[in-house]
Amino acid sequence: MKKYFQPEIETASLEDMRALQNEKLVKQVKHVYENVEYYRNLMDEKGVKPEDIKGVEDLHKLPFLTKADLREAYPYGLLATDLKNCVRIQSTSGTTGKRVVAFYTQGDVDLWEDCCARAITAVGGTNEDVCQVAYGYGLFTGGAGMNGGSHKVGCLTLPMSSGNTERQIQFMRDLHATILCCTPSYAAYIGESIKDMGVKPEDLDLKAGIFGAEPWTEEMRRDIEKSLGLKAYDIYGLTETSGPGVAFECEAQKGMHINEDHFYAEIIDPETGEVLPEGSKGELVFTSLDKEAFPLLRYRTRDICVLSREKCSCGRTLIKMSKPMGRSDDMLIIRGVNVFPSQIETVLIKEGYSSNYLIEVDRENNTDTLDVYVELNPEQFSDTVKSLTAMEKALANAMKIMLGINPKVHLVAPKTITRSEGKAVRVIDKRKLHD
Ligand code: DLL
Repeated sequence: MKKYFQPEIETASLEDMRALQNEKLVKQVKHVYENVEYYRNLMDEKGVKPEDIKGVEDLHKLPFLTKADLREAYPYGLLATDLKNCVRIQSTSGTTGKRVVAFYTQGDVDLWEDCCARAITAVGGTNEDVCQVAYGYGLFTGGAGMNGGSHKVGCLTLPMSSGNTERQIQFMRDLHATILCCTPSYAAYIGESIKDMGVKPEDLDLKAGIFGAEPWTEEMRRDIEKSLGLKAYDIYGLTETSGPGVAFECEAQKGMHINEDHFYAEIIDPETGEVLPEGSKGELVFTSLDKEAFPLLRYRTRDICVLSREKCSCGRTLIKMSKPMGRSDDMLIIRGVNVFPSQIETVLIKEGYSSNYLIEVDRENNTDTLDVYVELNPEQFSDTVKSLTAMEKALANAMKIMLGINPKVHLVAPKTITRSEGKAVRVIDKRKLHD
């Protein structure tokens, strides 16, 4: 059985990997400087020229790029090639208004799909497998990325997208799916539904699951493995750099191997921006090494994690990242959708409510719940119960349009939400997603 999808890269010596990264980085920086005015200005402000970057050792000289930059440059400001060379866009989940829009040339799609193919091969996937892709298809990168990776491996691909769970299970059974790709919360939900339908894990042919796009615990991993009768693997990625497959778990399951021939990783102190030594906990920063349409130099992911070059029993030499342990901003991932508290606040103000609110996120039966408690102004409070219910509904609707997911809105009496004496605590996340 093929153990690696691209063995020469996945098991390269550190020396060879460095040489490759250095060579690619020099070209990538030049490409960005010559073609992206936005980043050229950032480099000029810092007084760095492409010639100053001779290899990854010099990366620290380059300015960071943040999500705010991506929003400011929306939609074409970071595009590094002519639009006619692009074949695809994908976009981040959740945010309406100025979403992050990423562009891909055919070459970019290819390298992204290679990364996903490495992840599928790492869980034992071959051309004898049936790979059920139950990540969302569309602008979200999950479906498209894993679909492409599955093709490259030669699996029979079931492009199910998410939802329609009964049909998922029927196809899974009838077409003998062996690999399932979806978010961990959807995997858990499929597990429960199987039970409700009277199907046993032994009735299925699943052997592996590739789950990511949101934080999940070891406990959840064990539950999913039991309910679906498979081995569950983690996968990491973000739209800005490509999508799923930036890093993936192997059979050792001690961190995720980063596809560092395409994405160079650094860990920085989120407060000072200083680069931290290997093994330190900090914010993950990625530099793409060979992207054509949407290259990003020193992109701050806001994900907090640790890098390790410890030898891996799987034989891969690619550096590993830990599971993300949290974020250095306030972004929440609810049912796979990225949600910022500021979006909720924007809706409240627009709809004429006070900005005294509390967001409560929890997980019931492996599904995220989002409750928003909003304080009424005294004049709103005199309204009847009937009209309050209608107001709650209308507000929930407005939030659904903004966030892309359905919250439960609770209008509460004036002055009932605890005031803070320091920083306001707006979010209570009860999910305990990080070990
Ligand atoms: O979630 C891409 C993806 C799709 C990854 C399918 C894996 C599988 P975005 O919607 O842009 O892209 O969200 C990216 O999700 O910065 C992390 O905070 C979080 N995230 C992604 N994978 C994991 C994971 C896709 N395995 C943001 N564990 C990232 C924890 C994850 N968090």
